[in-house]
Amino acid sequence: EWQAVQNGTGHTVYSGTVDLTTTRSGTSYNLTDGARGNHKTYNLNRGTSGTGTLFSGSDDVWGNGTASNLESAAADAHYGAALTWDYYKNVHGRNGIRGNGVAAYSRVHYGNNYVNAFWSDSCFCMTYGDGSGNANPLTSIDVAAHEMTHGLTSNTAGLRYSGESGGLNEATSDIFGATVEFYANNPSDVGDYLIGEEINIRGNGTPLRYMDKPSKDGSSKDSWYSGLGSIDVHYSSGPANHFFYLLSEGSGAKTINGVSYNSPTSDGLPVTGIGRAKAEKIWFRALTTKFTSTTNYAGARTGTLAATGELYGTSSAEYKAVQNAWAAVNVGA
Ligand code: ASN
Ligand code: ZN
Ligand code: CA
Repeated sequence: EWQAVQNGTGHTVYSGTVDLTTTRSGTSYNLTDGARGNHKTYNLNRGTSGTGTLFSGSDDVWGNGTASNLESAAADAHYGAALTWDYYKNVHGRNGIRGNGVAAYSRVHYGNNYVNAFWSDSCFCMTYGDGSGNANPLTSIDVAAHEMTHGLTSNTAGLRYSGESGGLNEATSDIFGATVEFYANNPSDVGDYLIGEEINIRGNGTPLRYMDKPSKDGSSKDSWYSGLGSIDVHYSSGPANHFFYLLSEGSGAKTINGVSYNSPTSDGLPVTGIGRAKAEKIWFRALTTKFTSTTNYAGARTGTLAATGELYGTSSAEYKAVQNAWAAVNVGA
């Protein structure tokens, strides 16, 4: 018989020892989260199609904290999906990606030395590679939340994955990747405005992306310009990531959870932050009620202002901060 909502233990690659919600089937346990839409984590075991096999075992302990144990990255993926589910439910009142309580699923150990992770609309699933060389498994909290958020975007605004809307799609995944990481409050993987800092994708300890000053990665843009829609969506996300950082934390130098930031403004004017709790409400409301498949940066400004007006009023300090943060990334009046 199947018994939902068992309390397992994960020894993750990145997040230390965590509680995992699992399921018991007869004498074995498996990575099915009966508290979150039956989200399942599967082992592709280097395959690149299908679901592979559902992680199962005779005890309810998963992984040993190192990537050489195939259950460890599975524990990260299962945990990241649970956190992201809880974040959307508890912070934004959304019951799963489609708002209907049905979970996506996760697949780990995709391919051979695969240095990426991705969302797919066709399987309604998240997929994670193991990395290669210095690059670690792509299963950190922010990467998992980034990928699951692609599912949310696809099922709400539907931001087309090219041009400026593509940059906004990518930024939405980075924004909620960061906010879920803060929400997790995990001492082994503290919240920051860096994306993929644990992966070490370049082998020199730098993250994939920086939200306070996106150009620190060497490719992303800090501010809007007329050619922005012609560059890779992982770089045209820069101005919106920068907007979100400025709106949350304000311009200038700041240290949060031991990480130092220094966020510039393109107009040279300071921005006073309104805090992440309000900024994330604004972006979520804009994404789910204002943005469409063709929203560009000008439309993101209009949409976030409309959302802010509804949440806080058009005479509010929050409304002014949204105007100032967009001006600081060269968008709008
Ligand atoms: N990891 C990448 C992303 O989620 C995969 C891609 O380029 N679509 O953006
Ligand atoms: Zn992405
Ligand atoms: Ca991060």
